[in-house]
Amino acid sequence: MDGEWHALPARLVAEVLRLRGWQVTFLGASVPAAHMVSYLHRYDAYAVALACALPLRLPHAHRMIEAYRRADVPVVVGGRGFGDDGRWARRLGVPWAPDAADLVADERALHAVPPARLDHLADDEYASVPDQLSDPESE
Ligand code: B12
Repeated sequence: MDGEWHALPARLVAEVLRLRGWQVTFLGASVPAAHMVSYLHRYDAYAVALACALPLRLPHAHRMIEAYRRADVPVVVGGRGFGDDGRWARRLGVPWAPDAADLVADERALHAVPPARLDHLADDEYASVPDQLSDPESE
């Protein structure tokens, strides 16, 4: 996810999926949403798995999830940032899995999710909160 340096959890999930026979492209940490959308237009991805370790980054997660939806690519999320039980993923209306094994066990979830009703969060002020918190120089 954009602004997220915790690559190891996502890497582990990618490797487990690969061991289970999936063809996985691991894109690494902190991939900007625009780069990801352009990647999705170039390659025929079955789904995107998005990892978030920091709850502070959830506004960015929301924006990225909506961008993938607009690109018509199913998205599933995981990681501590979404809450131990995935409660913030539910709030964003996106399927969550505690680990890679559960992800492949409930593949149907990818196709049964309506968009989140969070239009009131779409303004720039909301998205700039985590940026300002992580950058003490900004006002
Ligand atoms: C290593 C580490 C780092 C490394 C990451 C290196 C790397 N290449 O990955 C570095 C030094 C970069 C780092 C930086 C920071 N970190 Co850090 N970090 C950790 C640490 C110690 C381990 C994370 C880890 O790899 N865990 C092991 C993985 C395997 O476990 P997991 O995350 O739970 O993942 C499992 C599941 O959640 C799930 N899963 C995870 N992702 C996904 C995705 C999908 C799609 C699915 C299905 C499942 C899934 O599957 C995994 C395997 O079972 C944790 C503490 C901890 N003990 O976890 C803190 C921690 C995550 N970091 C923390 C913090 C605060 C930071 C910093 C903000 C510190 C700072 N002030 O700079 C920065 C943020 C940088 C950024 N912008 O991202 C906090 C987050 C707290 C919070 N609630 O916000 C933690 C919890 C430490 C703490 N207790 O305070 N960190």
